[in-house]
Amino acid sequence: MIKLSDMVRVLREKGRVDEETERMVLKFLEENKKVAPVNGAPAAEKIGSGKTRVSFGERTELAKNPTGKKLFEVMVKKESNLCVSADVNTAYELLALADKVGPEICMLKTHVDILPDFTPDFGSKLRAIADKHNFLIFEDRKFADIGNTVTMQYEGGIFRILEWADIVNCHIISGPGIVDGLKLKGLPRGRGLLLLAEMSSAGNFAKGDYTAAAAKIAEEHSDFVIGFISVNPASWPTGPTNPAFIHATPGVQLVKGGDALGQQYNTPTSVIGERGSDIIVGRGIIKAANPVDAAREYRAQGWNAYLASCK
Ligand code: 5BU
Repeated sequence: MIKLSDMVRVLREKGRVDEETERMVLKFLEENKKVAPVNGAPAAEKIGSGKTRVSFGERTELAKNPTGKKLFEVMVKKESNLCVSADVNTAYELLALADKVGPEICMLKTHVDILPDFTPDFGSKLRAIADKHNFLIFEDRKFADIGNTVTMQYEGGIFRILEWADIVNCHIISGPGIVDGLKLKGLPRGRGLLLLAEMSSAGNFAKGDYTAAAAKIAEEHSDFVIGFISVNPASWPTGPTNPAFIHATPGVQLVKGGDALGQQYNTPTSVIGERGSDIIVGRGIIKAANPVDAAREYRAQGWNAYLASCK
């Protein structure tokens, strides 16, 4: 809203801070013009100051995992960094929504365990729609158990997630063994994994050393880990992540705010342009009167913010 340098000048003029404080603030700002880097180059140089961020096209070549590579390719081809959260009430609605918004998105995010009418052919039906519209399927399962248990949760049970989801995600609370477990099943199928390095909800504990640990685990498993769920990757204590990794950020709406249960929203422009993420993830689209029009709006804002940060 107002630059700190302007604010300190006004406060000085009004006699609310002394000359020494003004001088110290201006000195601090001058010395800290270069801020934490994002995805391969210093953020201050990438975002809004004339130098480019590493483009999705270039990052296609850097990704080691086939699904990570495909995701970058789809984004470039469709000019979309939009992932719709399909948090609808039934599988029937989900499949209809996927077919409608499919042309606008690079990825569809599911919570398969909320669908009361789930049937074993759900996965193949969704896969067919994903292939038709060229998007990836991300099951937001948030695995959290020990390695051995997650192998069974990933492959088995009613949902057989491994069969149809290109991408799943996991917490790292249980340590790197969870990645070993999921990789055992996912890597031979060419699947990819996102690590929950940060979360969007108020008061969550995924920050600081925890986020840094996620970045380290990702590096150690870059054949399977394709990136992160993150909120503010431009400010990570570890500095920039390898540009082969993708950042996806939930809690995105056209207007900043929150919901009644702790969710916190940022705008597409802020998430991509300022916070250094790559993909916007949102439920706002499904709540709109016309989800296709809403998807187009989110897509345009997300992609324009990406293009602007490449200039
Ligand atoms: P919303 O429209 O951004 O509130 O939808 C958020 C979706 O992303 C919803 O499916 C959540 O389960 C999911 N989510 C999230 O909101 N925050 C997180 O940190 C993670 C996932 Br991880």
